[in-house]
Amino acid sequence: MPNPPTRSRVDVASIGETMVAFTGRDGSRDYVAVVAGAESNVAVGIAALGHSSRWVSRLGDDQLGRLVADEVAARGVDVEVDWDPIHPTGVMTKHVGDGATERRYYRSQSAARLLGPGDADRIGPAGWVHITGITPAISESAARLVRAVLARRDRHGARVSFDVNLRPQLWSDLGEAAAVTADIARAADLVLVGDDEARDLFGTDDIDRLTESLTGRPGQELVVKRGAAPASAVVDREVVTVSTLGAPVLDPTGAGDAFAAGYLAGCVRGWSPRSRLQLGHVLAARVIGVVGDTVPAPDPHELVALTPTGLDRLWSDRGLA
Ligand code: KDG
Repeated sequence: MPNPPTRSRVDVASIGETMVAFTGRDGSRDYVAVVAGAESNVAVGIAALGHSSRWVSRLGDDQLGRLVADEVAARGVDVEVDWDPIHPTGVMTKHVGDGATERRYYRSQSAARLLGPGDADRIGPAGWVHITGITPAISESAARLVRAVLARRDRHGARVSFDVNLRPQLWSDLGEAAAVTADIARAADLVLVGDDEARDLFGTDDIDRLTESLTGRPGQELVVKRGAAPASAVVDREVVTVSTLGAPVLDPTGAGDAFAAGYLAGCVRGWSPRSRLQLGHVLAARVIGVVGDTVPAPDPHELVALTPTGLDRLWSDRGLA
């Protein structure tokens, strides 16, 4: 058997499906093709903050697949793709309305559905491996991939972060989604969940009850996001809560992924939970101000200001807790 290629160590690697999303405003027939994938969005956010990241996936060997790979790579991410000559790159549509975004998937035959446990070996060495609850929902083999990532994390030398990312359209019933999600969460090192997802899956967004049901391993962290309301992290049994920046929303898509990237980058930097939450909020505020899923890269002078002191100054200047 040939030896697997040697890969450089990255700060954060992620694995999962990325599609092309044809995105338009409700009622308009003008669509923009944007790259849409929770896990690649996180890898892009990590790179935007100046850290190394890798995204691992399968794509159709087609024009849309090349669009995805080229755009993610152009954002500074090491792209590790297995090209499928038969199955196409997944597609979705997004109609952004004033209240909500309507999403529809055309991914049931996609190349990424064939992701499986063997793909865990393509991740290579990383400080963190980021996975989401979308992957176990796309196919049986992709669900086994998630379990393989958790089981083999020591081989990568990595901690695993898990964003619940509930996509009800992908599950046949929410009870199954809750059971699978809880299982993965208990095995992960960092769990990120939205309060709406927590209510839908576990019937509560109470942080103590979520800590009890989703965590328990030593060193495990839980982050609960609450949209525009303050987010909380539970680290070593201590709850830290930080307000959002209250930014204007053009398209909310990608906010959770950008937040996860900021929080993870804070972990990579060894920052306090408060600073990690702040960096998550800064990235989320940037992505909701643009149409598209990926966070616009901060300018070099903005990057320099993203320090724990700079972030505390920003929060106190705006009178935020
Ligand atoms: O996470 C924001 C979007 O990029 C994401 O919804 C697309 O990965 C996606 C999915 O499966 O919905």
